[in-house]
Amino acid sequence: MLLLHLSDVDEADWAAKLKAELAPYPVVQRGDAFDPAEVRYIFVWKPKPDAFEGLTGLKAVLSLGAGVDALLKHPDLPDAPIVRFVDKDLSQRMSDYVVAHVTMHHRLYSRFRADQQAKRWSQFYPPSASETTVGIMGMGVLGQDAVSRLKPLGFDLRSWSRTPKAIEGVEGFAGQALFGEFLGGTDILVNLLPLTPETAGILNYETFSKLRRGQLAGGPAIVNAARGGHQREADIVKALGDGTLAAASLDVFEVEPLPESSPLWEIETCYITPHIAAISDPASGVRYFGGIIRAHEEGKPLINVVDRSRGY
Ligand code: NDP
Ligand code: OXD
Repeated sequence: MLLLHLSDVDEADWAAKLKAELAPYPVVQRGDAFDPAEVRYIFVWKPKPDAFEGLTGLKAVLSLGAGVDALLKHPDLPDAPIVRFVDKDLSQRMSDYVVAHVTMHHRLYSRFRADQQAKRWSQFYPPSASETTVGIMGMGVLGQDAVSRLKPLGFDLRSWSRTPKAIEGVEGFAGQALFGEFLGGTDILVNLLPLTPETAGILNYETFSKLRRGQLAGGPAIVNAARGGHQREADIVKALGDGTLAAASLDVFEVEPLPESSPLWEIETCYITPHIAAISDPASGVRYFGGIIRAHEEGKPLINVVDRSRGY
């Protein structure tokens, strides 16, 4: 039996689609009558405190999200393997967001919009894409998809990950020891890291101060599409105010929804989206999780299992 426990998304829609995909395999929602001991898989997003109560026969926890930081903090998370969402459609959506914001900062959108508002004709040529270095933190599923889409646009690319990566056309940096060197050559910093104790707060004033200056007029830019816990918002406000950063694109926030009182709303060079960079699409997700359940029921191993010791 599959139990759905999805908060803040249309659970009924996912349930109807999963029922159709998996029939005759039983699929239930929280309000239905069922024996919790019969549940072999639970499909979760933002699980409530009692989400896992009585699930003594659990074979796997299926995460609607690609990021599992919040799930891993659940006090009653069972010992069963956690399968996260890894999906072409999700990667494409995230890369769409990354490409849109990287190209916007490369072409100095903030500067020319300010010129337009001031009715100022000020010819200024941004550097070419090949003279502009995009540094991506996190070279996993999403980071690798992003570089595959930024490469044909001609950007100079570099990556930072926990373990070394050899990707053609991307200068790889790994580990804390090389973080400063990675930042020192980066004009546009893109964050696609998972949120772990090691990466929390990594987008802070010290990090911003180490980015390359002089290549992009006005200063470097950041793009955070991973988690709000990666960023120190007070530091972003300060860095945008004193010119340490020229611009920031933020899809995620320390507190979501972003409170009305946040100063970020008022900053013209801060581009805010409400955690929509990449949604888990039901049609695609149902195929993915349906396939995982069917394969596992046939005795095949689970895929994309989270390594709890690493935290992602
Ligand atoms: P992956 O697990 O595939 O990749 C994670 C990458 O981060 C790996 O390259 C890993 O290094 C690197 N990494 C982890 N810890 C460290 C560290 N301490 N130092 C340096 N590098 C590190 O994740 P995904 O690409 O699938 O997703 C990334 C994140 O994107 C998710 O965790 C989620 O938070 C976020 N996300 C946001 C969405 C949105 O709508 N805003 C939608 C979907 C995801 P290594 O390769 O060496 O293991
Ligand atoms: C995810 C997200 O982790 O939507 O998938 O943030």
